[in-house]
Amino acid sequence: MDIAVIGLPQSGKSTVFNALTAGHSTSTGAGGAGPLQVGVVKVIDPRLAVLDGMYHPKKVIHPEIKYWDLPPIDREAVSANQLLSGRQRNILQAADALLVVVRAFEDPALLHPLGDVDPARDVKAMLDELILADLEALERAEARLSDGLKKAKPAERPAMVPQLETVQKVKANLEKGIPMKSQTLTHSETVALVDFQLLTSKPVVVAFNAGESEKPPTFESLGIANEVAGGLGEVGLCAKLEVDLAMMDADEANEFREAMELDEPAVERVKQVCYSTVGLVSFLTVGEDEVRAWPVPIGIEAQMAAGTIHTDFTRGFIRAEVIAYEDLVRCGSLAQGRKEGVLRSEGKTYPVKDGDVINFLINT
Ligand SMILES: Nc1nc2c(ncn2[C@@H]2O[C@H](COP(=O)(O)OP(=O)(O)OP(=O)(O)O)[C@@H](O)[C@H]2O)c(=O)[nH]1
Ligand SMILES: [Mg+2]
Repeated sequence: MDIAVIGLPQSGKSTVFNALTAGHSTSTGAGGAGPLQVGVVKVIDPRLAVLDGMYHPKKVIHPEIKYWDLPPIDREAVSANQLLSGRQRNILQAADALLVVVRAFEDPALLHPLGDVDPARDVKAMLDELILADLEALERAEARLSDGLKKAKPAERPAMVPQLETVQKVKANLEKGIPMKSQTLTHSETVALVDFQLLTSKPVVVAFNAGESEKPPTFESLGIANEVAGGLGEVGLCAKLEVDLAMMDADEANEFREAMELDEPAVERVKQVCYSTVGLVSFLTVGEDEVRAWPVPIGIEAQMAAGTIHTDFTRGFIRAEVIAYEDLVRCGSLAQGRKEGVLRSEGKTYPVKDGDVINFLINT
């Protein structure tokens, strides 16, 4: 899963990024304005340790999150009517979710680009920026599509009209302030928009970055209305402190956390909020070669889930042998699970659940 860290200038994006990826990041600065950092973090699934003990596989493969820290927006390098540079846009478009860092720490020495520290205003400002970025993309698309339509042969036109109409419909809704993910779209309209990878179609998690001695705000404490907050994930942290803690060894960090009555590490909480906001669950596979957790969208059907292992598996899907993780651990083996009747055979449309241990039967 790719998560882009975004936010107003000097809101603490890089600090949050460092807290989340301490020791796991690399800079990919080549050919752009400012360094672009990417950090890969394993999402430790504790169930895999148990399965490791049962199967002794050659490999144990945990899922990964890739966090992207973008360089500050250089307004001068970006043309006047463009909010994002091409490179930033590419990374944001490819992201599976956006982590919006909002400054909630007071520091008289550090100017806020909008004047004062006001997290509620900044949440709104960032959501508006996403809408503006999408409007910008759709305006260009509209111009290109209408131009193409004018030049097209009469026979070609009917196929081109629906996409233009969809672009215009979504654009009109964005102008009313409705993000794409809250718009009512038909399946074919959604498909027509896939190529644009609109930012307002992506899950958003707001990370309130508070000072060391402050309690992070929440949507509720800020009085942010449900119609704005609905569908957004939220997490509060003190990024500066978390960076320091992430640098310590585990025991020392735990002592500090207890002494300061801190929650579990931000790395964990951010991961959980991102998973639930995106709507991810994990199914598991076991065997002598590897035990592995596979994150998939909640509600995905077995045939599509098979495709996450190998794209050919979707086409060749025959059926899925499924056992719940707890049942497998209790039974001790798939064979025993079968005997007890808790290992089931499921078809193409079976909705995969978190913790399902699955063996796909594939026609190759
Ligand atoms: N007092 C205080 N300062 C913080 C906190 N978090 C970040 N900062 C400071 O805020 C400044 C900006 O932090 P960065 O993490 O670089 O912010 P950024 O959003 O990446 O900045 P740009 O990439 O330049 O837009 C730095 O001087 C940080 O030390 C905090 O919780 N408390
Ligand atoms: Mg930065």
